Amino acid sequence: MTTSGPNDTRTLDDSSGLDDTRPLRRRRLLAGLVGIVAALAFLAVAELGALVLGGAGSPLVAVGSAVIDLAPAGAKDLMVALFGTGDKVALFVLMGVLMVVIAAGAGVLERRRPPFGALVFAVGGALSLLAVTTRSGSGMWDGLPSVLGVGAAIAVLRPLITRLRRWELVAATPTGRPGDPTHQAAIPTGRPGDPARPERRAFLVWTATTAALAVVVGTGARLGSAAMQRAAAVRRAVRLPAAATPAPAVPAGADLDVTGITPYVTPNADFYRIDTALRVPSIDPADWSLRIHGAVAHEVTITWDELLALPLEEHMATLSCVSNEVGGDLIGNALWLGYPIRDLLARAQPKAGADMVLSRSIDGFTAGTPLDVLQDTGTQAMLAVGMNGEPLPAEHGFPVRMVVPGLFGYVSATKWVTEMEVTRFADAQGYWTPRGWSERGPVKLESRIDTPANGSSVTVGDRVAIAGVAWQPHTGVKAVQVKVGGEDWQDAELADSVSADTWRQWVYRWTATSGDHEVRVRAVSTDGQVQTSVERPPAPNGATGWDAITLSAR
Ligand SMILES: Nc1nc2c(c(=O)[nH]1)N[C@H]1C(S)=C(S)[C@@H](COP(=O)(O)O)O[C@H]1N2
Ligand SMILES: [Mo]
Repeated sequence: MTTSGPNDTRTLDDSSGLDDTRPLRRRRLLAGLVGIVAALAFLAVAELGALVLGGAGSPLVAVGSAVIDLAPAGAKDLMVALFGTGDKVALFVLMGVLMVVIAAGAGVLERRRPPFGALVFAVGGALSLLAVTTRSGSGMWDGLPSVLGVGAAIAVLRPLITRLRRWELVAATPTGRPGDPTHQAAIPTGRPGDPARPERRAFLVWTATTAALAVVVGTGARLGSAAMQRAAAVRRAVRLPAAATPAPAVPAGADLDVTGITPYVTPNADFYRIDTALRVPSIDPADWSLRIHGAVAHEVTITWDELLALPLEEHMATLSCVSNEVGGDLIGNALWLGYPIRDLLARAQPKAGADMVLSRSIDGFTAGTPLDVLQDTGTQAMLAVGMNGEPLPAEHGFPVRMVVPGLFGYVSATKWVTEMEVTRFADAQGYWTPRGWSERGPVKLESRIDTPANGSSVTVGDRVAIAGVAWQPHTGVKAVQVKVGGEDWQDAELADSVSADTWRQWVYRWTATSGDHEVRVRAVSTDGQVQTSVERPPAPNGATGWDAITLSAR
């Protein structure tokens, strides 16, 4: 490399020739580009965060709304006059242009006077945080995407600018002025043999890769959030009909007055969720239908409107997961609104020899349910649309799922159900059967201690409420017994329930005696079966054993 030549720029404002000004312009351009890539990183990470947090917290949406709210009436009128119904698109384009300009400026600034470029991003992020958190209905976590976004932007901006400067420095070294890369650096063409070439390559590769990643992630996340919000709006617009056959009122005595006990009815927000879906399926009820086919005389297809026009029934039932450990919380009790599956099967008329219904979710999950259970007039097997007085939450199967009292979820409770194939256990398997779980899964007789917590200390002589829930849906629980240390089994007080299909609360009021005690619980079913003490793991068809806690009284 020579000490003078086309790339040896001597002054910043030298405009005597194209070759002399090009490096300065190019440096500005590249620093500006880095700023824009950092802004893309901000948007990508913020949008991804917003998606993970459930679609709220998007800075793009929040800042746009804030601008609309804050804009003076004249500006709004002007926008509408200029762009008509495209005013919102125009606003986003305007915001985009503004953001590109500011981000590019921040890049240039960061190259000249670090960390002021990063500071511009921090201020932008703070404004975004303000816009997000002051939106009506915003929650505690909605500001997180903005914060993470700023972190990402700065984490992109600073190292890329450093790389750019390193490139400039190497390029400038042969000119004999290595000390001030921001001032006199020249950017060579990057021909082979050029010492600045690896630095140039590294800078360009990092910048391009970051930009591409940000665009892909950001676009994907934004589209995902938009789809989720559309789905949520569709669900909010659903009006379920009143039940033709309402459930009996919950007796006042179903909930015992004991702190720490599980409520008789599980609120939707607290209901356990188990499924194989990485992304909750989003189904517009208008597009939903259920097809009953296979070994049937008549194939039946029913749409959402047709389903809602049928006389719906309400039924309370406790649903539990086969994976629940003894003492575990993969169980909940809810009021379901739906239509009896037996009546739909009656229309299809299953053929002789069939003994299983393979229900299929829109995401491919399947469950194999005994046909006779679904046809039994004494079992309220439902095609459910409502849960505790509202449409099924998305994660619990919106718009339609199955609920079969007495069977574990994996063999019966298909969410987002779109298909029922009448078949035989000999010919088909549900999702979990080839994965080591039993073909059939009746719920086992179980009981759980909710309170006191394991390892609690109590005072000798105190009355201690030992309480929890016990269940064997469809069969029902008729007694619960508690054993403290070496004492005999004692009958607990049982709460009311609406039917054998739900769990029951129980409480045993124990007067604390000195020492460490192990407390055990067992249930007795309405058919006289006593809950087994034999400890089995959840696989292949449900855990067994007695729940236990230790209490120490001093
Ligand atoms: N589509 C679909 N439905 C499904 C599952 C699933 O993975 N996918 N899991 C089942 C299992 S194992 C259980 S225990 C219940 C849980 O229902 P919940 O999430 O509403 O509590 O859903 C059942 N229905
Ligand atoms: Mo489950």
